[in-house]
Amino acid sequence: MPRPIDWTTWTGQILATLMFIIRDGQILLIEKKRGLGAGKINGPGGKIDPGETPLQAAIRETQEELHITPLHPVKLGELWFSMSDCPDILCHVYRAENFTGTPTETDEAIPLWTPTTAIPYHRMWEDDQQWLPLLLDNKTFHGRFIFEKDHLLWSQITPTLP
Ligand code: 6U4
Repeated sequence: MPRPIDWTTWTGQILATLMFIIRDGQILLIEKKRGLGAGKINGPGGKIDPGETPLQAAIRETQEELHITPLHPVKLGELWFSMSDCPDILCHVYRAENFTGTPTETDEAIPLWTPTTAIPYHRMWEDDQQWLPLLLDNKTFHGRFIFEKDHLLWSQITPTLP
């Protein structure tokens, strides 16, 4: 049984972002080199700095991690992660269709283009396979997840109004 969570009073202690760029049937992912989820495949993203909006943070993190700037990102999802071994995370999820610059390896990430039909879910956080298909489909969503370390114990995904 997962630990009981009262989602009506839940708040994320860490505010974070993820950015997925999808172009010509391919999605731009990263292999994360450090921080939470190091070694996993994910979208670029990270913590929101004080004074930043979630959108500004999502763009800045993509610039820092891949040296590119996403164009006209749209927020499609919000993910609430109750974690066992680190503070709870509220993550804003964005999608963009284009970018400027050239995806480049940095200290934080290795860029990885993959066809949207062959996403390497086995190398990603366990929850991603539940909501990334919605993002690919341009659907909006709210996900809630309970993790025990890296292991997903419980999840609930709700469609939201765009
Ligand atoms: P900075 O700001 O560079 O220190 P970073 O170390 O990248 O941030 P961190 O450790 O705060 O970020 O972790 C938040 C990042 O990890 C966000 O991009 C969201 C992502 N993340 C955490 N749990 C996740 C999960 N279960 N599924 C997922 N992404 C997750 O897809």
